Amino acid sequence: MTIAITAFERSPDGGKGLARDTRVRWALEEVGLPYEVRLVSFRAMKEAAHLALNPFGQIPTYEEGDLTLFETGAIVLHIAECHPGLFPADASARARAITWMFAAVNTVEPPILELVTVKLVESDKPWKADRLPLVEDRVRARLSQLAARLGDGDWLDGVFSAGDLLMVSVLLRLRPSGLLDEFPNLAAYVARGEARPAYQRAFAAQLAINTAPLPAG
Ligand SMILES: N[C@@H](CCC(=O)N[C@@H](CS)C(=O)NCC(=O)O)C(=O)O
Repeated sequence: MTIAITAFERSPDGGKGLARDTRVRWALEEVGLPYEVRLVSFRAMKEAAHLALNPFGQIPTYEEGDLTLFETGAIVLHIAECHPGLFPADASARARAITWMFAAVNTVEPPILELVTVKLVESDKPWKADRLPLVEDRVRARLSQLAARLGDGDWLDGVFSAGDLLMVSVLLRLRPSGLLDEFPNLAAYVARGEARPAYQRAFAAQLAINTAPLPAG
């Protein structure tokens, strides 16, 4: 069955892989599923046709036959449940992998998004100078807890899982801030994720789109 996802026609990051279609592409690559990509403009994302796929007018969306999904956590969970490669066979290990997926999007990503907001969206606001160090410290606190748990392990729970896929994806957003480098085991963890052939393929695919000339008109 054909799988189709949506992605930015032009990602604001210019192809650094930070738009969330990359994590879905990565999951599909890990399990070896081919997929099509429908590119949408910012305007089209807020129009009825796209809102029918995602009521919040965001990318990515995921279509497989008559199933439509949004929210990357749910999409990656669906892919991992239906295809071998992203969940361990043992039921308890799988439940722990799901725990890490939720931790990534629910506990680690929010302060990172706050940091991105202060740096990019609120960069000209008078409160930025006061707020930035507070938000950075909030991120540091999470990273420190995560680094303590990861220790010298390669992955969060022994073998690579969908939990690592989401956690690495979330942490990648921190690279420009330099905060990741304060935690060498986390920086190495992210680099391990990026080195996976499936990630490389996902990254290259989104980069090709974001660096291709825009169609005339
Ligand atoms: N929690 C959602 C967040 C989706 C999201 O924020 N998507 C961004 C792109 S990475 C987007 O569409 N931004 C444009 C907008 O919100 O208008 C998920 O994980 O799928």
